[in-house]
Amino acid sequence: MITVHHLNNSRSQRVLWLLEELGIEYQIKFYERDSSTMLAPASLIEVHPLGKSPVITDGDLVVAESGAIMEYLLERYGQGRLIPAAGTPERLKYTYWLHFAEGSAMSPLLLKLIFDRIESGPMPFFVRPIARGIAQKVKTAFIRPQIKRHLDYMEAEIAKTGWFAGSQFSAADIQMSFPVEASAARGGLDTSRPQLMAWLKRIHALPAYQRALDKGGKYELLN
Ligand SMILES: N[C@@H](CCC(=O)N[C@@H](CS)C(=O)NCC(=O)O)C(=O)O
Repeated sequence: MITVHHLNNSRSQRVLWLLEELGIEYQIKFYERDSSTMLAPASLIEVHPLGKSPVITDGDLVVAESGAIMEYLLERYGQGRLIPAAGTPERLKYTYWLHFAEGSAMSPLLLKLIFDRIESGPMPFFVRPIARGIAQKVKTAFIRPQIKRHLDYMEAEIAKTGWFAGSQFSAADIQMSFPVEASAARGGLDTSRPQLMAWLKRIHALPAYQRALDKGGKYELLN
């Protein structure tokens, strides 16, 4: 039996969604973030040394890292579903977006989260103007332009076929959901990019997405 070690408000929501799409039996073990640090509890380290989510266990196997989990589940249980045929241009796009999600899209979003926290977090009053100044400079000079470039690119790509890997919904769309949702929640994605907003609306309406939400519990990236 597959167990998804599921952290609230996290990337493991994608794994639940994939499992729902594939119709595989699984169970969820729930973990709660620390409310002040937002870090995962130490009990996740007992499952995998990095103590991050998602991680799944399947019998004796432990698989971490969202992209690797996607590939494992599709190869073992997918029977060719949700993945374009090998050797096609769509397959290359699929591979590209599967990696882009964590390899490129998430980096400036994570930096923004960290620098937002530095800006607004508690600190001695005499350090505050300096810390805020540095945070604002990094955000203006690097983080916002990078996020904008990514969003412009994704908007143009999704406009071509409506899905990330060609004209069919695929697991690349599942993998891309987290950075696009994070962009809408805190990265400046709004109705000025109608193609990405319409894509978000389409994925959120999928029955398997909705089932995964019901099972995973509160997912604040949607608020
Ligand atoms: N690239 C990894 C990132 C894993 C990751 O950072 N997960 C976050 C949740 S979205 C986490 O576990 N954060 C809590 C912590 O680091 O303690 C993946 O896609 O699996």
